[in-house]
Amino acid sequence: MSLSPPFRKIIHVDMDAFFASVEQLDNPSLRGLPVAVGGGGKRGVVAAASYEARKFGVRSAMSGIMAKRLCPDLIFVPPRFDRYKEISNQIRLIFHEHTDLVEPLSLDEAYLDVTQHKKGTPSATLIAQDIRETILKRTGLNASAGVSINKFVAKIASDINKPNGQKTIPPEAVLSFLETLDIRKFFGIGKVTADKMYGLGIFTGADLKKHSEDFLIENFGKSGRYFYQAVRGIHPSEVKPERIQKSIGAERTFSENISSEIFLKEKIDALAEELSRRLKKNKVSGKTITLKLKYSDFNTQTRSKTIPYFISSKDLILENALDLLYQENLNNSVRLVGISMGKLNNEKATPIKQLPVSVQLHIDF
Ligand code: DCP
Ligand code: CA
Ligand code: CA
Repeated sequence: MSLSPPFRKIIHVDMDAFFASVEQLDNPSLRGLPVAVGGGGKRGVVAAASYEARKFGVRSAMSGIMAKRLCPDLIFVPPRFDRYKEISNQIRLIFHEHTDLVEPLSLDEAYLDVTQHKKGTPSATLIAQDIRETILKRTGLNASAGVSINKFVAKIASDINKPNGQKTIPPEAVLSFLETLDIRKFFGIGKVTADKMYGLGIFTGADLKKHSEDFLIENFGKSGRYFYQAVRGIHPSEVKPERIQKSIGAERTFSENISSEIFLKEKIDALAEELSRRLKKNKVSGKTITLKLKYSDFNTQTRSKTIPYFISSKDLILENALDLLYQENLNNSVRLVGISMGKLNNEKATPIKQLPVSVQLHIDF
């Protein structure tokens, strides 16, 4: 039996030893050394371990004390989440250059559906290669990737040649790959389920496949159906894209209408402060400022300007928002004022180039 087309092309990308690699990137004296992020103090827990530390058996979620025992020279570094978030944003921008179907699973990993590729590259393997090279070039960090027909197989595949590697399981190889797979690799199989499976003589995908759907549901409830399908290469879960935010804003409605620009100026000052805080929290800045005025007669007016550089500071937002305010006289008294920032530096225009169909059919995965 084999799977039949059409197939989706799914890539799972995951950064290598993410937090630890970032620390080694930013502090060259840590490179080549066993590093643990977190784990300091009496009750600390290791969040990430560099590959040098893993040789000693140091792992995520291990107590710092245990880690130090395994690796006496281990260097503990406190985490810097803002920095990890910043890099996470950078890699997401790279993903979006290839497809808008990007589903982030955490700061350091995402699924991409590249069945329809923005740049028209037919081979998902080459796209994954390109993404990893771009990540390295722009961030200085290594990523690994898995490529296959669904999220489940792509995710398992991304671990196979980690670190700094990738693996493609093409459609014709999916079923045999799943048959040889250790059942612990199936999502949702923790220690309890695994022990139960072992008790039933199920150790690999092939063992799992011998059982009927009813049998699996009887023993594992709803997950039984999932196991039954997954081992047959059926995992229809779509890549659910996060929305890229197009603008960020702040606004106020007043209990009493305001007819003087002097009072409005005060309100806009507070809004500029709030908007700046939100932009910084999201680690973005923008070029287009919009002032929105809703009048007491419920007419709404918006005034916009685009400046040639990205801003996020309160002072610059305020300066530009006030420019917009003084641009024209008020039509009426104002019941709501808002300012928002658009053209954020989290968007990137990408030209769509389509390759001839014959080429697309030639290299499939
Ligand atoms: N993390 C954490 N606590 C955990 C597991 C992970 O804080 N229990 C953080 C630190 C990791 C990051 O999330 O660097 C990504 O987790 P991964 O599971 O992807 O592990 P790594 O990226 O560290 O290593 P690998 O190369 O195996 O992907
Ligand atoms: Ca990772
Ligand atoms: Ca991860």
